[in-house]
Amino acid sequence: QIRVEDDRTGLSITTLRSALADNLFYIQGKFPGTATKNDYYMALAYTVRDRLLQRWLNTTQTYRKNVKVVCYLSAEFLIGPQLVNNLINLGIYAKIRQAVEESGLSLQELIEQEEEPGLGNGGLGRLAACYLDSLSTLEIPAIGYGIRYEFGIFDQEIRDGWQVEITDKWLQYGNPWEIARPEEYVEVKFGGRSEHYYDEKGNYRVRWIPDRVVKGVPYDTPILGYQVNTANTLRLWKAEAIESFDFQAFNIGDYYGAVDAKIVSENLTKILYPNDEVIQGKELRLQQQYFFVSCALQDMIRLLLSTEVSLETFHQQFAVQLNDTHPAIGVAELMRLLVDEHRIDWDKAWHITQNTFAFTNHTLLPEALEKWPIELFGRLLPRHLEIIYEINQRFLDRVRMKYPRDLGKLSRLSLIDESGERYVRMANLACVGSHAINGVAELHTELLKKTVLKDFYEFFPEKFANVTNGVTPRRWMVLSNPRLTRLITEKIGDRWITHLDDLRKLETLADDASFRQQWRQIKQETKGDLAAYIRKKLDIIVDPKSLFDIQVKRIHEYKRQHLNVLHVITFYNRLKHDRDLDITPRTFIFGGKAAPGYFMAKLIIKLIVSVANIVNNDPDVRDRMKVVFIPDFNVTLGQRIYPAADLSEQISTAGKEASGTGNMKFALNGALTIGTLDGANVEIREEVGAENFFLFGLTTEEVYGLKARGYRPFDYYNQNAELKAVIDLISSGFFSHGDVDLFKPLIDNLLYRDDYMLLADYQSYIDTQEKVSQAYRDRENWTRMSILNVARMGKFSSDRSIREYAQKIWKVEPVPVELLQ
Ligand code: 26W
Repeated sequence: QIRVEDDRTGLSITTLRSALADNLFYIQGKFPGTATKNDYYMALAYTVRDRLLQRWLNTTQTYRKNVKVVCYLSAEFLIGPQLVNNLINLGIYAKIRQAVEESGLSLQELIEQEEEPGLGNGGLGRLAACYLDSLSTLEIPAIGYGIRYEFGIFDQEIRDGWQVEITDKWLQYGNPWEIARPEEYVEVKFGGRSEHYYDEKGNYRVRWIPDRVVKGVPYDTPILGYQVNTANTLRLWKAEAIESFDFQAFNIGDYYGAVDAKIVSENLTKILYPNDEVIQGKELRLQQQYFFVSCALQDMIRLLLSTEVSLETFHQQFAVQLNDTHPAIGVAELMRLLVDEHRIDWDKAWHITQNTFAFTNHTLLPEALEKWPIELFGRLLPRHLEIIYEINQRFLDRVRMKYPRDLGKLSRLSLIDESGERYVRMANLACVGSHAINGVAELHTELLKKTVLKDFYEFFPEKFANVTNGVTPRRWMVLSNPRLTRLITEKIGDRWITHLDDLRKLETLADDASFRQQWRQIKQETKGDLAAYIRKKLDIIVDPKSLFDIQVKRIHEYKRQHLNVLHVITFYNRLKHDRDLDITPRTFIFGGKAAPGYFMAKLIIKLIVSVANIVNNDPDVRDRMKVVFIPDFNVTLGQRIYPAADLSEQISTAGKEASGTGNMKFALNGALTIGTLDGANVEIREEVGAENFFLFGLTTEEVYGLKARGYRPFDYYNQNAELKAVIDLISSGFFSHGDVDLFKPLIDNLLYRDDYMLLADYQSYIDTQEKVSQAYRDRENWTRMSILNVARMGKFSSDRSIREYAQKIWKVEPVPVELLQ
């Protein structure tokens, strides 16, 4: 049999070129002469997508026979650009590059056309994306369920030093990576009332009579694993109006009313809420959460029932992970679907529910713990409120049994907060409705057990476990740092890409001077690339030979970007006071978005940019320091920035950062860390060795102790001349054209409240920064430390995290996919 390579699957250069031309004509509808770069990008994306489809369809086919599937429920999936990742995972990067170049195009230019799907805020959404990559790479059957926001996280511009938010129109030129499945829609109800009745057999039943129904339409994106056939699905739901509903209005002549209803329905999935760590309590947000969770659970039930398996085995077929409390309403929704709609009795349904769900907590900040006013909740989800009351009553009966007469316990464990206005507590619902609860770093899990979830830990100790976060080495090394990838692979082979512990083999090379030379050379070139980007975008010239000191993450007081600024100004003052000071030249780089309503975070950005403007234009210090705020930090920019760092700033107040994952991306790319004993920093330091990590600051215990004794930040200011000089310089209007009021809210906060204890940690931070400067002068030893950091990062692969979830929580096994069709 002669097989001719087909334009949709063939991998020879000739076929790839012909496929590209074909897609340009038949999909974009363009001749080469009139095609834009975006047309070529789309043609290329479809060329790659065609090559994914065979794997994807075979994967779906394989999962039809009775395999346990992980369902990762997350309000956010920050997957980043897809083209290069798919090329790498398919193993066709080099071929595609050749085919594109032989067609007279630049692959780099086409890659830059891609608009990243910004369907997340930060850590939690990006973690979900790394986990999907690892699930596929480990060949574990999985579906990611979430929301297809029409507008993702806003684009950030900086005007006059202030953040300005621009709508993220990521879908405006089309999304070649998704496939809509309109025929697989589901219906989601809202509002109305519940009706209690006896069915034909005389059984007591409840049905929900909603006052509104919305259609959920799934859009699927294939998530291909690295060099395997497994391509799992990310299924995101879009809200649409139900025709029959508005037709009624239309028929009685209310055309505008009908259109209104359509708009209201479609608003549901219009926009991602841009806040992280602070709840807003907006009704639309609860609607979004319920909407996607109901879609997901209905989808799972349909999948199950399509295979002739009994619904009573639901928990054996699906392991559902709740990514924080955002999807926790799933506990009540699954109960409703099983009891009301599928007539399973309560106890059996509860057994299924508890054995289905597992819950990950991502934050200890009290202001991030979700709770919904009973009134709002009951208005939107009347039946769910009844179910929650029922769950609560049964649960509190058990609590009373265990702790007779302990009213404090009862009120703290209750699913309902009754201390003032009444609320539904989503974390409590998640804990009661799950069989496993985990934090995201060792310290974080311990703190959960001692603080916010203490009573739950005492009641259900067996449910608690830790799973330390991880990041995918495919995106965060192979894709973003090709030079280092090549060097490492040359030396130790390429097994490390899927077995990150293999990086250990680099340890002995740390003593090899010529290897160190190559390592330094690569860092230098990568820094040169970032310097070129900064020059082009911001017209700021930075010296790639200076120490690149980088802090990129969401702007938040607990993450303490302003502590970093206090160091920048200290550094500046030292230079100003002694112009001949032999200082280690530094480039201070910042990036990150502030929640639009978070005034203090926006003021911190304004401060960074204001300091940058003074410092970068001061002839006294030029060449020895530069300050840069890179606007619009996102996944695409992260890929440029992490590999170019010498120093990674992980400086949150101890006990506040659940894990951090940027810390891992930096260290994996050879940056050394300056950090507190917080989140996963603790474990990173444990792995890389204390001598290869710049530790500073109070411990969590010390933070709690100082708070309890009464913390007086003003005393630190008074007693530290250098700190006082820094604060006074900001207050004097030096960075604000003489405006003494501009930064007053920030300064007053530091002097009189300082919830995050910047002033208490200031001196320790400054001293440690000085050690960094000294260490950087010994380039050979710095390089040694950099190599050792990378060599010892094996633990922080998301493959390791996913293996732990699979074994400890989900009880799932790999199911390899064969290409049968
Ligand atoms: C309801 C408002 C809201 C929205 C998002 C509250 C909280 C969140 C997230 C939990 C914020 C978040 O992204 N947390 C981060 O999760 C990462 C992944 O586990 C951790 O590495 C970070 O430390 C944690 O801040």
